[in-house]
Amino acid sequence: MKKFFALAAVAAMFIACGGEKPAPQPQPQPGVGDEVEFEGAISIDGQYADWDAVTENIQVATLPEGECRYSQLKTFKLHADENFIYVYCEFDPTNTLVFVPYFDLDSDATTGNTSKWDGAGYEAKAEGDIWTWTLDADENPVSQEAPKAWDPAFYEYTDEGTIEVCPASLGAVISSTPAPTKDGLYAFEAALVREILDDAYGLEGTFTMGMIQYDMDWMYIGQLPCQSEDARMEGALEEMLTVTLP
Ligand SMILES: [Ca+2]
Repeated sequence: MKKFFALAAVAAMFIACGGEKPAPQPQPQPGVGDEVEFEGAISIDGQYADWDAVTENIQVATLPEGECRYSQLKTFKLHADENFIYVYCEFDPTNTLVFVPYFDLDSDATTGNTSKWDGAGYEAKAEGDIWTWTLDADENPVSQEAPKAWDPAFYEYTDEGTIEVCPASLGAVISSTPAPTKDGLYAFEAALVREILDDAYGLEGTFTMGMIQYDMDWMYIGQLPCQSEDARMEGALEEMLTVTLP
């Protein structure tokens, strides 16, 4: 059995418990070069050249020309195969703390939370640190330290509030540690385990996804897809990227 299926089975047991979830137990985290075998076009190994060779079922958002509200996230790519949803982000890491993907689970821009993109409505998100910080005695961030592998917890917005549907460290995400690319930028790649997200969100067919980069004060510093301020003033919408599940 491949390791990710073993991890997925562990997480599925927790998720299947519904409202009676036990406290999450730490699970061994796959690292770059670990036992997980990727049979598709992308491997989560901290080497990004394989993304350039993907020509089918790939979605790419880049920072548009002109003034943008948040400019530190430069490139956001998505790809999916039978086992994983793959994510690639290239970004200016200055003051970075967290990356948060948002999911429009019903591919309906008029439903869900509509506060972050013009013309996108999302029902779920995941939150995970991508950089470590030194904290003071009150746990306020003091200085930016080192990149770390992304291990987000997954949430869904409901009428009762924001519900955690998959804690971090259950093996739902396999991520590389951000590494320098060019011109002071860093990038990381990650694979979201479909078996776990299918249980958490009931994913099927297509859904849409966007990414926001936050700083240590949880202020937005990057967002893709996005439109330039000039385009937004003219009414251009910011549709999120469409993931098509094979
Ligand atoms: Ca929606």
